[in-house]
Amino acid sequence: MKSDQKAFHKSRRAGFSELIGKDSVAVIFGNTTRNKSYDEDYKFKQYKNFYYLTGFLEPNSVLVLAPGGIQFPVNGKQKTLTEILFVQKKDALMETWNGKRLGHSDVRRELGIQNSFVNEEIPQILNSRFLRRFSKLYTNFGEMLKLTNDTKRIINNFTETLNIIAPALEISDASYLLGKMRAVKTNYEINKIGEAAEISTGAYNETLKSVRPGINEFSIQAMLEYYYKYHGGDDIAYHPIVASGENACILHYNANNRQMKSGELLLIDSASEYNYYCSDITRTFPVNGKFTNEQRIIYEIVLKANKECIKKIRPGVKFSDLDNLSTKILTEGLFKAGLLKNKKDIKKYSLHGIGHHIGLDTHDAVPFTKTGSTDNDTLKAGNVITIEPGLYFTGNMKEIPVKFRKIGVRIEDDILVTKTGSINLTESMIKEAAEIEIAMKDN
Ligand SMILES: [Mn+2]
Repeated sequence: MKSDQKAFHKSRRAGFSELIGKDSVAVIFGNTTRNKSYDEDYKFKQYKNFYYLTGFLEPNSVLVLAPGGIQFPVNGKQKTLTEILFVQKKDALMETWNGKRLGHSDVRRELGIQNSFVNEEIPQILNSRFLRRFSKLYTNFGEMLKLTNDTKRIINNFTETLNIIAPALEISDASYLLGKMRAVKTNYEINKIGEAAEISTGAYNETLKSVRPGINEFSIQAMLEYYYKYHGGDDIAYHPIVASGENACILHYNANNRQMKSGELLLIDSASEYNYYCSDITRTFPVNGKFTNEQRIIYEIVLKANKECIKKIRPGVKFSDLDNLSTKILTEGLFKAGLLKNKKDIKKYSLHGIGHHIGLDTHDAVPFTKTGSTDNDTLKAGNVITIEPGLYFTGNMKEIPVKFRKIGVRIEDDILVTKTGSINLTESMIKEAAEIEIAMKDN
């Protein structure tokens, strides 16, 4: 692991340890493998909270943080430890089949984590002797419940006996405090998200040239993802939405298997991940390279909401202010176009909120940011958020003139909140209707 990454994760462990305090212990579980079918697993993805604190990408690992110290036997002697990583043991046969394992003896050198043991010793630390001296246990509870395999058996045993071995221990979900930390990005993280955004915008600008009638949605998906990987984006940030025509009105459409037709719009919500950090972009293009009048009217309304909200972003502004501003612009736009009789009906066509935080997760730091308290709603320098207004008119909306039906438009950018305002990380991706038509004219 490179030294800047090592320093980043170390600073996260230090920050989290400070938040939980010396009377607490944190047990943060990494992910386990998931079966896909028969003897094949899904590609392994580390739990993001665990990754945030360690950067370690092997399954079946557990991090224990005890800021006040924990007595634990090391080579037969009691030692006071503040951070322990439990990892898979070295196993020549398993490594031949499934890939190298770091092994516990290399943890300190490779990851900079003070102490390490093989994960067969996890039950030791989860027993009374160690837990009773703490007043509070933090764990990534929701993630813990989804673990599989051997780790699952350890957890079951632990949760069944917990009220006996440590009856006074208060248990808290670590995701809230970790979410609070994760909502404010360090420079290390901002660079990773910026890299992901740059790879993604490059892919869109390139793929745009191949959008034309007769192409299948999954072909466009393939071109984007080819570009991501070829340019260093090691994974997709989320399952992409490549939705032509009315499919754009299905918010999480994921079939991506329809042939697109002339006269329709194509909505693409896809982005690259880079070193576990996500970008999140949506653009909407006319399949034949030219917007119809009706498509253009809707497109301009959404674009205005996108641009006005981005302009307003700075520390102190509330997410809910941006949501209200977007709703106001979309409402006025539709009202002026004669498509909205009652302004209260806007939610029927705008469907979702203005945006969310991005980071290790595409919907990042949610346990903290979605709790509804005003504090969490206020933007701070270091936040990275999406701005993604949208309007959607299905074929069934009889109150809307036919030419406006089967139109779905969303325009989404990734914005870094700075001390004085904001930086659009997806700026280099075209979004003016005229620019899109010029870029597509030779398709
Ligand atoms: Mn989004």
